[in-house]
Amino acid sequence: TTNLPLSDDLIAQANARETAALEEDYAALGRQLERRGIDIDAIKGRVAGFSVAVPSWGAGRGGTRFAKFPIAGEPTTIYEKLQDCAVINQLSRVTPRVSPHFPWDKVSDYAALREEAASLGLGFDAVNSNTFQDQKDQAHSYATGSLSSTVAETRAQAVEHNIECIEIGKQLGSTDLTVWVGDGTNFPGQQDLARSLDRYLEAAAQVYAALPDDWRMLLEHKMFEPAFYSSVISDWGSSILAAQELGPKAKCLVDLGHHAPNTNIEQIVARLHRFDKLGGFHFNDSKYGDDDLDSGSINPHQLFLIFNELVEAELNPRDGFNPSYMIDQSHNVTDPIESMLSSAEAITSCFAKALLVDRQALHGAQESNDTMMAFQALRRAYNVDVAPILAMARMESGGAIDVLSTYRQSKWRERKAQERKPVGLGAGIV
Ligand code: PSV
Ligand code: MN
Ligand code: MN
Repeated sequence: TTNLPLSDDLIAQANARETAALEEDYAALGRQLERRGIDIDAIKGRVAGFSVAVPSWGAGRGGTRFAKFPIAGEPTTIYEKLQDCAVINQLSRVTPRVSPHFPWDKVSDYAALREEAASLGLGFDAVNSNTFQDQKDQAHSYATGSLSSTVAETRAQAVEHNIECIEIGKQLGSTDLTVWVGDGTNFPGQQDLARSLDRYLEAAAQVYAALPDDWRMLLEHKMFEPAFYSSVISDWGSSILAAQELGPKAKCLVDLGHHAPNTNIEQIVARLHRFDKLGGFHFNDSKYGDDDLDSGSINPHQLFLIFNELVEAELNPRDGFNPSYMIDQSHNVTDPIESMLSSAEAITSCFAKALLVDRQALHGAQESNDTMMAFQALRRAYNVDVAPILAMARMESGGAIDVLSTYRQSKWRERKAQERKPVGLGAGIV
């Protein structure tokens, strides 16, 4: 890490103004938790070990399908995006990995890209393939599907692209390939619902066959959009069935925005874990559909309940517990660095709160069918303000106590506005 974007002095100076108050708050919370038999330093240690990857595409104001409203100083290349991701990690200390998307992040030298990332204190997480858009000079269109296309050449091209993503990922040090396809239909009768899944499974098996032994293929389901009548991998049912058919290296990835409103996502998490198919998450929040809003901005309680299941799963690992955590958000109303900082904090908070649940009390109440006390075991943990634990963990590892204010003091975006070339207008991403 020779190339860190912010100066350590800036962070240290900002922290110096906040340290006394933080120490007071941490001590007070420590006493409160001690009365419940919880060692705050142990929780802080777990928080310090937590991390979540950020998406390269989330560094830009990709926004909605409808429009982009770029800001001055926004990154355009993967190199600039890595710099912004490094800022996020330097301040938050919980986002040391970036998840790239291809061909959006295509470069000519991946070994050099990996070195560049390492010099910024970053590694790479899951590689994401993209067969939901046509690229210029592409031989076969994905307009009517990719891995499930009725056209054999189109399926072969989509398989080829996924295998290329694996090859790139090997050079970047990734061990997961995330596959989301927009395949589906807008009209009843448009495609045969059973045969389109057959075609997907056959093509996905060819991608699976190219996975190195220590890799996983993460299947990301999504109920609708861009297909508004049926999607090929529409839900966790289709996803787990496909993952089971493909084999042990295939797992399911849960993007929180990819379900019908009010779906019990924490139960899906528990189910997937039960069958050893919980591969990972795309964290974001949603009010109506795949809104890609900041994590915890709409329904932080749901996020907490998901982490509650994850802590349970970790205690009861069955055949293993190793979900990959990633943010997937992108909109056009905030500085993406600020949104990612805010989301990383919301996600880590829910993890910390889930660690505070008195498991013995919860399990006892569940066994004796004491519904109110079972609920209260969760409620008591959810109500704790864990901010001092997160801030202390951050400060001790060189991050900022107050991430947003330190970011603003750095004038990063203003400085980049002088240096970077403006982003073009145009449609956003899905
Ligand atoms: C699709 O909605 C999705 O959630 C997938 O993860 C894509 O890779 C990502 O958004 C970016 O379009
Ligand atoms: Mn996603
Ligand atoms: Mn999505």
